[in-house]
Amino acid sequence: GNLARILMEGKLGGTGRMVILPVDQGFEHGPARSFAPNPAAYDPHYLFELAIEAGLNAYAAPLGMIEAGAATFAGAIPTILKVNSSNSLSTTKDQAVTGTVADALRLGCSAIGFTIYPGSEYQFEMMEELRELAEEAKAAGLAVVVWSYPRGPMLDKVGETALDIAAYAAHMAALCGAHIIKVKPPTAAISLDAAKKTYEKFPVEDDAAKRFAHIVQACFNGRRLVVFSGGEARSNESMLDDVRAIHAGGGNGSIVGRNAFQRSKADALALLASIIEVYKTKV
Ligand code: FBP
Repeated sequence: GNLARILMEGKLGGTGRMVILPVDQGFEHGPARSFAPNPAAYDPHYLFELAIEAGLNAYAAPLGMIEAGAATFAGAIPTILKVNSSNSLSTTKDQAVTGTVADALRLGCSAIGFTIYPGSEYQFEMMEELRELAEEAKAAGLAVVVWSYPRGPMLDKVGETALDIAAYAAHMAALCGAHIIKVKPPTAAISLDAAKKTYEKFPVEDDAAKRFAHIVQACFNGRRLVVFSGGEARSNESMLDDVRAIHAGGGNGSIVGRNAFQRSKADALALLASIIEVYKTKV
């Protein structure tokens, strides 16, 4: 079905590894912060072309952006309709539902994408919205991709990417029925007091590949797919270090937005080709 299509598409097709281009930063961070570094990226067609030319597994974006390219690029790459979004003008850690399963079907998408914010005051509503949309998506044969981003009053910046919290967030996304889970790369910090004793007893060594392997464990020991986001623009070497550790740890790939569309197209294609090469090597 549609999950298989995402896994079989592009240069990593059939490897069990994947690279996805996500472009919902216009919602999350605003247009200038997202696209001023490479104004070509204001054009949704440019983003489709980037994902297609790079040979990626899928392109994920909110409704308007998929609609702007759906006819031109029909069938050229699997698309993931991001059906909820936040924005930087909000003071609450919440998300609005901005797309439906019917939209995803109308636009020929392979999956819906949904963000939950574990730790937010609104986390239960987000999980309940996900439950309804995921049920509908699965009944229609669509895959479900969950961005699980911890944030909220209990978590400071360290806590949002701490290893215990990242594993917890990934696990909850798996429990919500996600086929593909997306989290940020975890740091070595342990944030929840209640978890500290456990991690002292069962330590996850201070090694990036082992941290990624721990997130894979939290995703049902690899029975669910897990991909890691790229974050703010950074050097190719720093990106590739992460990718090597994700690959060594058994993660399923990367979902790289800003580090793809905020560079010139030539630089983005070169970096994405290097990332794909890493994922093609034998572990
Ligand atoms: P990046 O590779 O640009 O980090 O994209 C991943 C992503 O999840 C986007 O889909 C989303 O817009 C962004 O990160 C959200 O980041 P944050 O919530 O940390 O601002």
